[in-house]
Amino acid sequence: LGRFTWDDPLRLEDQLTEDERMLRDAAASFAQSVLQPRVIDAYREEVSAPDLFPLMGEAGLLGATLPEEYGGLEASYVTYGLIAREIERVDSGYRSMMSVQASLVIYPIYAYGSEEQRQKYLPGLSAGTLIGCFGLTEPDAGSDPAAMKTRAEKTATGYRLTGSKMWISNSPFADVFVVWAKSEAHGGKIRGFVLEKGMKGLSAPKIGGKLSLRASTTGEIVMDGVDVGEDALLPGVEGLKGPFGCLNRARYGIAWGVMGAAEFCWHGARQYGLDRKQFNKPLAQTQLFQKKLADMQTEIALGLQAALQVGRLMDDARAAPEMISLIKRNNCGKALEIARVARDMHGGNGISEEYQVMRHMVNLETVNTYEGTHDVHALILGRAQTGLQAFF
Ligand code: TGC
Ligand code: FAD
Repeated sequence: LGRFTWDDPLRLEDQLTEDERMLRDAAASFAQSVLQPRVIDAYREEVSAPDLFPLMGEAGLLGATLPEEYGGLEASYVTYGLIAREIERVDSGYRSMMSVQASLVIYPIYAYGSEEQRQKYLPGLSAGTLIGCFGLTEPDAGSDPAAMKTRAEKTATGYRLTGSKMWISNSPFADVFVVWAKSEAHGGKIRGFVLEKGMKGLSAPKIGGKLSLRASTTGEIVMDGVDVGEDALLPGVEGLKGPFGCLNRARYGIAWGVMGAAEFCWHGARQYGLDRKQFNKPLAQTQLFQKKLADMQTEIALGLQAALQVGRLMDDARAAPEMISLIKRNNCGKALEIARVARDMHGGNGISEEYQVMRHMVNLETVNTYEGTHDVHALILGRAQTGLQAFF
């Protein structure tokens, strides 16, 4: 008979390669030694943390899947997922900083960029000496990015970009802006452009008043007639499949990441139940408490297996976007529910920053919304199984 390990019930560990375990352990050690000690204050004070990027870069967390010639580790997508899980075990905001840089800035420059663009940006982005952001969402175009208003007009030497982007992670301190715009010169098709901090007409004001993801900085991108050269255009892709190609990778990483946040909440609730006595016995000795722990254990074990399977398929170039919608939607929804229940299981202490479950809970509200809301992914899956699109 096999052994049962309560915190790895389906033996995920045995399904990883030695390299994957080694890079996962390095990410876990970085997350616990560098991120965990600062997160409670950072969240409360809404601290901007550009200084974390070079530290993440040095730890190999930003360019994990990128070829070595551009400063990457050439690791598997499973490794990328394992890194996201370890960072989000500490905070979804820190994972956000990392996944925007890796999947939404490094990836499009690598996949759609010219060799000059790759050489210019990728080594700095993977080292974290350059910080990137990704501008797709606009004030009037969130779930429906095809409705974007940002446009690129042709000029004698390149393009002039006009428009504004909303809810952009990292933008207030970004050096490199991957921005999507409708390009007149390309029949109104969506094209990607790489803008740089300091360009005339480009600004990125911070969005204040967030009650979620406070350890990650979010801003706008305002483009008031920003002139760029021809060399700012990403030559390798046109249409919405450009930004969606990046989102596939980021959404996949999120499916792993949220399981890290959920595991933190589950482990915290279990320990709290073992330590705290009411009615002369540990809370963990009550049937209701144990049922909640069993539900958490089950959903996390299944969510991790699903993420691993999609990761293996990604590494084999056989993952379909709908698979990613399935795991992004389900893992985010389950993690949010687990965090809410863990908050409740901590009683009054559950609302205190010290116990950290409520911070995870409020963060996961954002994660359930960005990169395609829970319901938008349901519509993607609904379309894939009925052939009928229900978006409009
Ligand atoms: P639709 O007609 O479905 O597709 C238009 C074109 O795009 C292609 N495509 C994809 N390609 C690759 N991967 C995917 N996942 C793709 N999905 C679609 C499609 O093949 C087609 O190509 P072509 O060549 O035929 O033109 O487009 P639609 O307008 O009907 O889309 C509907 C919908 C709802 C699926 C889509 O717009 C959607 O997913 N909306 C959600 C928007 C979203 O996810 N935004 C994320 C913004 S970035 C962000 O949140 C970062 S937070 C990061 C952090 O801090 O961690
Ligand atoms: P809406 O699209 O207006 O949706 C509102 C509600 O309506 C949701 O419940 C949605 O599910 C529902 N809904 C929408 N359409 C339908 C439909 N057809 N049928 C049924 N229900 C529907 N974007 C970027 O480009 N880059 C970033 O770096 C980035 N970072 C972010 C960071 C944070 C902290 C946040 C909060 C958001 C970020 N986003 C980013 C934006 C994010 O992707 C959008 O918020 C998300 O796609 C949803 O768009 P929306 O906010 O406009 O909501």
